Amino acid sequence: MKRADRKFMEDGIRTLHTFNSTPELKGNTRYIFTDADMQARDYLKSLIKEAGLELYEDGIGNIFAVLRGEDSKLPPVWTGSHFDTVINGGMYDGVVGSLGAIEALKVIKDSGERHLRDIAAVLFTSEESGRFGIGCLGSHFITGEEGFVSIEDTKRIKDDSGVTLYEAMTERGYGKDFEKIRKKKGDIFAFIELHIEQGPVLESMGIPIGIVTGITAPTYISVTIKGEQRHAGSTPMNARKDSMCAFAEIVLELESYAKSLGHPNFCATVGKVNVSPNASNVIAGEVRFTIDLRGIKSKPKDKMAEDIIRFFAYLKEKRGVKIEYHIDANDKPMFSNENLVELIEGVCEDKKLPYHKMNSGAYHDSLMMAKLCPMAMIFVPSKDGISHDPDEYTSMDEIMEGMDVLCESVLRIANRTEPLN
Ligand code: HGY
Ligand code: MN
Ligand code: MN
Repeated sequence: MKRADRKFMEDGIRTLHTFNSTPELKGNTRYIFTDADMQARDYLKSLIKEAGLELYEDGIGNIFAVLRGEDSKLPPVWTGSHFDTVINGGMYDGVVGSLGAIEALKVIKDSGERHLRDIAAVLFTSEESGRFGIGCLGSHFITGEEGFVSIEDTKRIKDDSGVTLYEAMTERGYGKDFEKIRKKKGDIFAFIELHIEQGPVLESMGIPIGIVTGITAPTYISVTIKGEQRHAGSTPMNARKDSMCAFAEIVLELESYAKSLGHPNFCATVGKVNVSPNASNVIAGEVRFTIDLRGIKSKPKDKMAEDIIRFFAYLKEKRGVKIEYHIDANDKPMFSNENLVELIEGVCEDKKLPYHKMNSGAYHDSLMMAKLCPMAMIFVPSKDGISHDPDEYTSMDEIMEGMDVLCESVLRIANRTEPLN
């Protein structure tokens, strides 16, 4: 089978980077259903059409390219990733696996390789939580678990300016045949995603390929602390209900709690905060913020959430503030299918590419897909472990090695008849 087209990948990464809502920043911002996102969609759809692949989009904007196999009645193989970004993010997160999926179908098609099963490249909409505060929106609705089933559910999901997902998607012409988005177990044979590692492990080991065995899952909690807005000079220190100080205690409590677990796949982050009225000489009356918890095991992750909610109760007593919270998402960690891991190991051995089996600290659409079908991920290194930052970087040589493994793995899976258990 011929190698992936390096120029296609390089041009694609560069071109997608131009579809950016924050050109004034060093990094890239591409939130769901913004102009930058719609330009990226048009570009990706043009690549799919040029490749002569079947093209369709579902009701929430997941984009599909299909390469027919010899028996379209068999459950297909899906490969793909996302094409949205965090605010001021990098050029590679999601993009490598999205372009890589299109290119993998082209390589298999142009090489004239026999394959039993249909193969679909899936470009998921809104994997990042940037706009609506919940990650993996497109793949959540494909798996269709509670809260992500009907079009009604899109009316409860709002962005910071109060625009609902329903309004944002219907304004762009989506929302049709919404019930067709959902897939059930058995509909898809396997899902495989190529992605940058977003951490330092592969680079520190000098190994070009990661094979993911487990994916940490997020719990998202949005919190509002209500104190008393007062004068910063005439209010004595012992007469305050300062929501900013309560916020500070929560942030430090989260940090020390997660550190005490002493495991790289258990993390707690407060990355987004709004203070009101946000004035230097006014005691903050209200602080709104999000908590992002991660865990590779559900029990300790759920206990972290319970314990921090217990801490809120303690602070209400201690500081006389009100604390309201809502658990916006509480996903379960998922593990790769062992047969798929073995298959990818075999590809790496055949191609004499050293590999390392590892967990993913980041979540991915693969986390959702694993609820529907056997899943596995292929990682390529991230320079200095940097991601969700303009300095995110993976070399084209490393991306091409990842493509070698992806293309051969997808082809072998598409010709597999034994079940993946
Ligand atoms: O936040 C994550 O783990 C992913 O990059 N969206
Ligand atoms: Mn990301
Ligand atoms: Mn990603």
